[in-house]
This record gives sequence, C-alpha cells and structure tokens, in this order.
Amino acid sequence: MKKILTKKIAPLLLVSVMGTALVGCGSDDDDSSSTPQQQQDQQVQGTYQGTLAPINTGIAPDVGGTADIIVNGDDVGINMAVSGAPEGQHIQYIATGTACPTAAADTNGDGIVDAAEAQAVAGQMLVPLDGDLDSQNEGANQYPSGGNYNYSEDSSLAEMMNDLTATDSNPDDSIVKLPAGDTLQFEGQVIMVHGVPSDTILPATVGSIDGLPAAQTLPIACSVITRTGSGTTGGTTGGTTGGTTGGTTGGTTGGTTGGTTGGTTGGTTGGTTGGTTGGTTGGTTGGTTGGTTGGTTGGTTGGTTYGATSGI
Ligand SMILES: [Ca+2]
Ligand SMILES: [Ca+2]
Ligand SMILES: [Ca+2]
Repeated sequence: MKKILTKKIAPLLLVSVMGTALVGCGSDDDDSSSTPQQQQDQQVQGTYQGTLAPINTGIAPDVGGTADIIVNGDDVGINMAVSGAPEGQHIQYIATGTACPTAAADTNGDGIVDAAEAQAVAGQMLVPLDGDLDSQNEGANQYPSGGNYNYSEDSSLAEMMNDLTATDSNPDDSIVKLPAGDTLQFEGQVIMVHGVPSDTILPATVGSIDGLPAAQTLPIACSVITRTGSGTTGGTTGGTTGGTTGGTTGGTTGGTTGGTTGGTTGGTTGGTTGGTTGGTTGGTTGGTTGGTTGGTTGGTTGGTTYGATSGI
C-alpha cells in the first residue's frame, strides 16, 4: 500500500470527476485527479492508538500509557498519557520501524536494551514528539518530564510533510527524513519513549545515540501504532448530508476532508466520486468553491462525526 511521495504539491485542479475511475488502496490506475501527495494525505486520514509497554523491565517495569493520533484534514493531533515512568526528561518520537524492541534486542547481553540496540529494531527518529510537531528541528529537546505526564501537540499535515520530505539538516544524527518513495503511515509504525534519571547507575556496556548520556536515551517504553478509525464513518455521515453516495467513497479517503471543505464539489460531484476526487479536489479546491456550503452541511457533520465515532 505504499505510495510514492512527490516533493512538492502539484497545482490543484478542479476536474470533472463524473465517470472517473475510483482509485482503491494501492491502485495506480491512470488517475490525473489526484497527485501522489494528495493520495498520501488522504491515506493517512484517520485515528490511531498505541498502548505503551515497558522495554527494560529491570529498570522501568511500571511505565505504561496510551498515545492517540488523529489526522483530520490538515490537522494532526497527538496526545499521550504516560504513567509509571521514571523521573526525568523523556525523549519520545514516532520511529521509522515497525516493531518494538524486546529482550532479544539486547545483542551485547548486558541485560539492558540500550538506545543503539533498540534503534536496530525500532528504527530511527522520524517524528520527534517534542514541543513542535511541524518540524523536526522546531521544538527540539522540548520533551515532557516526570513519572506521570500528558503530552498534547497539534500540527499541520502539510507542514509536517514538507518537513519530512525536506533535506536533512543533520545527516549524522538519529533523526531522519522519510526515505525516498516512503510514506507517512502512522499505522504499523512505533512510538518510543526514553529516559531515566541522570543519576541512574548503568553498566559501562550500555550504549547510547547521538553522543547523549546513556541514561537520557535509555529506552523505557514502546508501542506499535494501530489504526482505530478511518474516514468511513465521516464519509457515511458526510455522504448522507453532503452527497448521495459520498458516504462510501468519501469514507475511504476521509469524510473529514470531503466534509469540512467539500461542500458544493464534495456534495454534488463528490457524491459519486467522493473518495478519491471528492476528498482531494473537493477537499482542497472545494474549500474555496464549496466553502460555506461545505462548512455548514458536509463539513460540520462529516468532520465532527468523523472524529467522535470513527473508532469502530
Ligand atoms: Ca544491551
Ligand atoms: Ca519538533
Ligand atoms: Ca538527521
């Protein structure tokens, strides 16, 4: 299901969509109505959750919590509630990998999964969950602290994607950009949490990353991210309100997009092709075209319902 990213957003076209072939998951039919970037933006729409589990149970056995991610149109919200963590600052991020490190990751056999060993399994840092989600560099080192904490940040999906596909300003650190041809998925990727108090006594064999003290980067918790909701619910509601058949197709690509900005295009035209075209064209272009109508009819209903009940 991976799609190729373009590094810039092509000019948006308001196209006639009647009869246009729907693009399903993974299809690469000749579809001039949406760019790969737009398809990526649609594909990532939805709600996601992770349940944190301890990594180094000999050091931080009680850490747990949840992470919730909502991608709603251009809005990306990430909320975490963590408990039972050691005191101190917690470097945390969405990693490039798709598996959490287990005891088997302790390749040097010292009984501790250190940051370097964890990285070999979970991958490098893709989206630091720091003080500013818009870019990797902004808000750097603004990580939460304490044994029990809540983390909540919002971002623009477009700004996040621009940053994740930009040139890496520091190719030597553990923070990486999206590999060429890869996509931001959330689903199946992992969230990592690190950090024990600086006075924690660790064996000299415990490694680290980026030249940081081993205690600061010691992995304490991880979760694989699962998808808990897609645009289906928003699409159904947005479809009923905003278009005749926008429900099914709008659902696939995000009733939120079609709903919030769909309006005239998403409702009438997007009704038939709501998913692929209604989402992208109806969404971005329809924002201007549909505007008021989309905001009141397709928008409010589709958007609100999407967020509230899509966890089915
Ligand atoms: Ca080890
Ligand atoms: Ca940042
Ligand atoms: Ca880097």
